[in-house]
Amino acid sequence: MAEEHCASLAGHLTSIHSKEELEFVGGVIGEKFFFWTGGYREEGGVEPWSWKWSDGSAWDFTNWYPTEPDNYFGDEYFVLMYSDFEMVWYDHGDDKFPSICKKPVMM
Ligand SMILES: [Ca+2]
Repeated sequence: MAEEHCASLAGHLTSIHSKEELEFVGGVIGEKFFFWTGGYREEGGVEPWSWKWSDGSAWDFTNWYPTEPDNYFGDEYFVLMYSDFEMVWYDHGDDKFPSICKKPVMM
């Protein structure tokens, strides 16, 4: 759903590939709340789960909260981020949260 919204803006839910990008996204948000990134994994599967970005870019950076991802409710297929100074990630089920889109710059 959130990904469809970003697609309507010619983008994707954000992927994050470095600490610098993490801090950039945090700076854009500027407030503390949970929001969706474009991180997801296939339903089902076994640990260790393989995570992907909805924009198809490489899964080359993570910032999980120490006990995450835990698939606590058994349906936690998406990556939620909390925008305080640490910007940690949680796997989480399909719930309503704000989302951050990312789109390529046209040169
Ligand atoms: Ca979790």
